[in-house]
Amino acid sequence: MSYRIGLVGKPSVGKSTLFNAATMNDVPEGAFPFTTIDPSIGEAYVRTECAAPEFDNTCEPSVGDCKEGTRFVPIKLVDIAGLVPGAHEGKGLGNQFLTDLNETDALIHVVDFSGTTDSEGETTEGHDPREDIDFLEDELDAWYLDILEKGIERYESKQLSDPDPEDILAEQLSAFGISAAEIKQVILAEGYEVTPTEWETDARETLARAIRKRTKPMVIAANKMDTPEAQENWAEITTDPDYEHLSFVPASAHAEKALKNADEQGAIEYVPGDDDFEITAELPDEKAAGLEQIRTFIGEFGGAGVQRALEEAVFDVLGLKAVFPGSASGNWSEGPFRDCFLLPGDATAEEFAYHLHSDIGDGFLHGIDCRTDRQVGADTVLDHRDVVEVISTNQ
Ligand SMILES: Nc1nc2c(ncn2[C@@H]2O[C@H](COP(=O)(O)OP(=O)(O)OP(=O)(O)O)[C@@H](O)[C@H]2O)c(=O)[nH]1
Ligand SMILES: [Mg+2]
Repeated sequence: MSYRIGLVGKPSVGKSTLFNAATMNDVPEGAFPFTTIDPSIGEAYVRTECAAPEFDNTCEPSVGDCKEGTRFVPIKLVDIAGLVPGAHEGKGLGNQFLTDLNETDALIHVVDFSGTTDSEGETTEGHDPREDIDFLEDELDAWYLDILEKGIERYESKQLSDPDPEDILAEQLSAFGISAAEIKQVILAEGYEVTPTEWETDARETLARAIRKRTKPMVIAANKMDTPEAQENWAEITTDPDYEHLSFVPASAHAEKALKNADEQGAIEYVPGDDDFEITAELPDEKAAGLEQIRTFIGEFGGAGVQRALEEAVFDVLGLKAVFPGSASGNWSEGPFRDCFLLPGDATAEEFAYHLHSDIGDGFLHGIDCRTDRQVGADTVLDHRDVVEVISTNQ
């Protein structure tokens, strides 16, 4: 299974531009609202330091790529239609986007930090990006609350048969991929009893928000940071105590796209996400000057931000780790370091075996940590970038 990251935000913030930059697709971009209607899914990559050099080896990735010791591990990125205030009541493109969101594991909220688009995505000046940050969370919460309320109603109507409330709520909220046990955990963690009929409005709103945060963790990509207005807003918003709980990544989808295009054309050598690049061809003055401007920008902000936003979503927010199937003897049946898999942060050696193949999991004997040559047991929780050979009766 591939993890899916959704790009969300109001219209005209640059979701499709960021999607194209990350996936090298060519979906329509435009300076008018609702350029995107149907969602697009593409392959993007997260960076991980390749393990092969530590073993004096060269990797042969079966999917993704490896550039100068940086492994690019595939994930799915989903470009979703813009959403406007009131979407959960059908405004703008209405509920369609909410259905598209269901399929995602985490979100990147793309915010136009330049303040040159209003809350509907129309051109303006001096719009405060904080409004957009608030509205998106509120809109998602309102949507979750609607569904939670439906679950509570169902529970009320079924009370005679005395079902567990969390089971009924889990059924109603199933599209969000949350189990009854997790719902119960959220309720107790917020300090409530598992008695939906007694929850006042406050409790319902708090729970809807808590469930939303758990099932749709989010990173904010502060986009259009190549503009002076965005840089001013950045300085103000990232020091605003009301917003310090959020994770912001400064980004320029334009810069990332320009660099990748120039790399494809052979004009530069650029490893996606890096904070510098090398010019490798004779270029017209104008193009060279444009690239130098981008160089200054990525130098200042530590990269164009597209890669970083994806990686924060995958590694920090979802808490995934990358694990390499290894060979303790150094005899590779199919080529060295072909694969690198993303697994949940708490995945054990046995779960890794099951991830490789259910038969390998069924016959699991033990793992070998290829760096230390030590055995690892079924319940050992693996670390990020572990290199593990699985020994199984079914190989
Ligand atoms: N300056 C600047 N402009 C950008 C950047 N990214 C996107 N834009 C511009 O913002 C406008 C909207 O871009 P889109 O990618 O179509 O925005 P969207 O969020 O997909 O919009 P909808 O599909 O309508 O929801 C376009 O004119 C882009 O060129 C960026 O990094 N910097
Ligand atoms: Mg779009």
